[in-house]
Amino acid sequence: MNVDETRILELRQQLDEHNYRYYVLDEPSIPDAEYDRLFRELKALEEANPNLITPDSPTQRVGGTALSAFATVRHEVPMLSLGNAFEEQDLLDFDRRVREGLEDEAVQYSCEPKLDGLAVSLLYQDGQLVRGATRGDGSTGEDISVNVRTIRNVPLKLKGKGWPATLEVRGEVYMSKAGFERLNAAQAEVGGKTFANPRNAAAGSLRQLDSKITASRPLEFCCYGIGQVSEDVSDTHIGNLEQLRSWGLPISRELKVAANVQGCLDYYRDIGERRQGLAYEIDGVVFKVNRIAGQRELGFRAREPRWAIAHKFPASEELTQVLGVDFQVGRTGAVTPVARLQPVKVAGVTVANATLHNMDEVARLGVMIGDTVIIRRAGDVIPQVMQVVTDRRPENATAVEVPSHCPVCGSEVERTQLIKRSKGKQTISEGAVYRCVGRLACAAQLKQAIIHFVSRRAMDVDGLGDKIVEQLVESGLVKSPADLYTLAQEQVLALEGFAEVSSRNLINAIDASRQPTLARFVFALGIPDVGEETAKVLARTLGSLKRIQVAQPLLLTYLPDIGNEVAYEIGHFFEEAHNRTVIEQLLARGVTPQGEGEVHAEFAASTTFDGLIAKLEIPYVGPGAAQKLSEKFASIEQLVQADWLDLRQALPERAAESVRAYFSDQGRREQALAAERQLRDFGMHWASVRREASSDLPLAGQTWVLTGTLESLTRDQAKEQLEALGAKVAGSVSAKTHTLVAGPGAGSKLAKAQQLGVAVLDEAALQALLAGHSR
Ligand code: D41
Repeated sequence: MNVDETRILELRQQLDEHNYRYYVLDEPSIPDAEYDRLFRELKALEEANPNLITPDSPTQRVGGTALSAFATVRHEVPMLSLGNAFEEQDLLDFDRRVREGLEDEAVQYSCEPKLDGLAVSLLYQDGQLVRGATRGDGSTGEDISVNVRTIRNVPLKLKGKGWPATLEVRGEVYMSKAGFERLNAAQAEVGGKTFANPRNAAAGSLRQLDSKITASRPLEFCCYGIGQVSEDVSDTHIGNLEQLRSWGLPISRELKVAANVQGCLDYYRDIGERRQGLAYEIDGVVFKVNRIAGQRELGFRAREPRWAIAHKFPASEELTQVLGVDFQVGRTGAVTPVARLQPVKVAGVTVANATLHNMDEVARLGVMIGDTVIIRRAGDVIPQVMQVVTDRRPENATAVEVPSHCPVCGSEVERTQLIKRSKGKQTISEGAVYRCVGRLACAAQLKQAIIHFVSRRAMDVDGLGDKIVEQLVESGLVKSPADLYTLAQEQVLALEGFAEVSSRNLINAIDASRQPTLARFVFALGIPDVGEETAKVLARTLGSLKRIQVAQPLLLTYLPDIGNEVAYEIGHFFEEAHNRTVIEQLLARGVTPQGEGEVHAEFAASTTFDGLIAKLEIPYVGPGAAQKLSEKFASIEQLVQADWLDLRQALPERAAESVRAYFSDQGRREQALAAERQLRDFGMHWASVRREASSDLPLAGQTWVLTGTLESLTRDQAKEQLEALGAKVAGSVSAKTHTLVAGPGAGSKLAKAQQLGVAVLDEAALQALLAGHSR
C-alpha cells in the first residue's frame, strides 16, 4: 500500500466517523470547516489516484449520469401501509384488538414520530449499500439506488460488525423545515420551481432521473424498521432500531417505549405540544407492538399490519367558496359531484377541488353553489368539505343538480336503486348514486374499465399503462376489453410513440395475460362493488364463471361478505346484454380463466334447506320454524304444495298461515323455486348438505408461508396457486404454519420454521406439488 492509499483509507474512516457523529448521534466532534478540509484532501488524493476510488467513498455522493427511466424493483417482503387513528377512541380500539389478539394484558408499544416524507427501502449486502427503492404500491417500487446514495446520512457501508449478510432497512426520506426553506429560497432566486411543502420537495427531489439534482437537495433519511433480513436482529422493535443505529443508520431521536396505551396517549400529547419546535414536519405518531414475536403473532390484514397504527394529528381546516359543482364519471359509470373551489392553501397544499361523494352527501351538507365551506385536509387524504357556513350564503346561491345526461357520452343518467329485503318483502328505494347508463359506450367508463381490466391485480398486462389505453380507445382500435385480444402488431405500430420492439412487447404482454385465475378475471370485469376480495370469494365458492354468471342474488347472499346490494349489483351486471357479449367475446378470443372446479364444500355446507327457508324471510318464520319445516318437508317444491294440515303439524297457526300467504304470491313462489332449482344445478342435495364444512381442496385448512426468492414464479403467483388449492398463505411463521416454502436468501422465517418443526419445501418441491395438483 503506498502513502496515498494509506492516507485515503484514513481520511475515509475519519469522514465516516464524523458523519456518523454528526448525522446519527447529533454530536459533531469537529467544526464544519475542518470536515471540509478533510473532504477536500480526500478528493484531491482520489483525483490523483482515480484507480483508488471506491463506490463507498464519502466523495461519491455527487450523483451520476441521468437515467431515462427507473427500473422496477419487487419487494421480497411487501412494504405494508399503516392504518390510521384519528380519535383517541380509535387508538383505544386498536389497543384492545392487540391485547385480545395476543391474549396479553400488558403489551408494550414503541412510539415514534410519523415523518411526512416518502417510505423507501435500502438494501445492504455484506454491509454495502447495494440498492435503494421507493415503496411504490408496496409490492413493487422504483430503483432509486443512485439517488439514495446522494443522501448524506445514508451510510454507503455499515459501521462495526455483526450485521446480517442481507439487511433491508426501511425508513422515510424527508426534508427538514430549514432545508425546505433554503431550497425554496434558492429555487426562487434562480426562477426555478418552488415546492408547496417539505413532503412535495422531498418527493420531487428523490424521484429525479438526474441524480445530480438529487445530490444538490437537502434530503435526509430516518429508519423505521427492517424488511428482508438473513437473520433476526433483536426481539424488540426498539432493539432492532438501536442495533441499526450502532451500524451507522440514522434513527429518530424521539423513540420511546410506552408500557401501555396510556403511555401512548401521553407520548402523542407530548410530541403534539413540541411539534412546532421539531426540525422536520410530522403528521402524527406511530405506535408499534414492541415485541417482534407479538408482531408476528398478530400478522397483517389486507396491506396493513395489525400490530401498528399511525395516530394522526388533527387535520388543518380552511374556509373557501364553492364556485361550482362538476360531475365526473367513474369506471362504473357513477356520476360523482365534485366541488370546484376558490383555490385555498390547506396545510401547505393548494386545494381547488373536493369530492362531494354523492348526492346524499350534498344533501347532508346542504351545500349550494356560492356557499362558503370549511375544507379539511388530513395528511395525504383527499380534501373534504366538512361543513357549510350557512350565514355566509349569498342571495344568488344555486342548488346542486344532477345533470340528466352524462357529461362524457350524453347517455341518460339514472338513479341507482337500493334493494332491501325484509320480512319477505322486497322494497326498492332510491340510492344516493347516479349512474350513466352508457356503460361501455361511454368513453369515461371504457377507458377506466380497460385501465382497471389490465391493471396488475386484475389481468396484469405488463406495460399497458394509462396513456396507451387512452391511445387505444381514442384511436377506436379498442371498443371493449375483448378487443385487446384481437389487436395486431401493425395496428399498435401505427400509433404514435410505438416502434417495432415496443409494439411486439405489447402484443406479447396481452397474449401472456390470457390465462388469469378465475378470481382475477372476475375482478377484472369491474363489477360495481366487487373488489379483489369479493372476486376471490366468488371464484372460490362457486368455482366456475358459468355459475357466477347465472347465480341468483338470493344465492349470492350465502357467500361470506356479500349482502343484498352487492348480490344485486352482481346479478344486474351479468344480466346486461352488453356485458354478456364482452365476456363471450373474451372467452371466444382465447381468454381462459384458470382453476375452474366444483362448488366449494364450504358453500355447499352453508346452503342448508332450513337456511334457504330462513332466507326467504317469511313473517313469523324464524330459524326455529325454518328448522321445523325442513324436517317435515324435503324441498321447496313440497313446501309450496303443502296442504294446511301438513303445515299446521310443523308450525303454530300464525306461522303456518303466514307460509301459506307467502306462497300464494306467484312471484315469491317462483323465486323460491328458482333458488332451489339453482342450488340443485350447482350440485347441492338437501339430504347431503347438513355435513360439516370440510373442503375437498387438497390444501384446505393449511396455512403456508413463502420466504426467500423464487425463480420460476413470483411470490404473488405462488400465493395464488397455493390459494387455488385451498391453502391460506400467511406472512409469518407460527406454530399454526403447515409448510414453509423457502427459496435462496431465506432467513429468519426458515430458522423459525426449523425451530418449530414446521415442514419446509424448496422451490422444486413446490413446483412438483403444484404440478401434481394441476387440473
Ligand atoms: O415515520 C413514518 N412516516 C413511518 C412510516 C414510521 N415511523 N413507521 C412506519 N412503519 C410502518 C410499518 C409498521 C408498516 C413497518 C411507517 C410506515 N410503515 C409506512 N410509511 C409509508 C407507508 C407505510
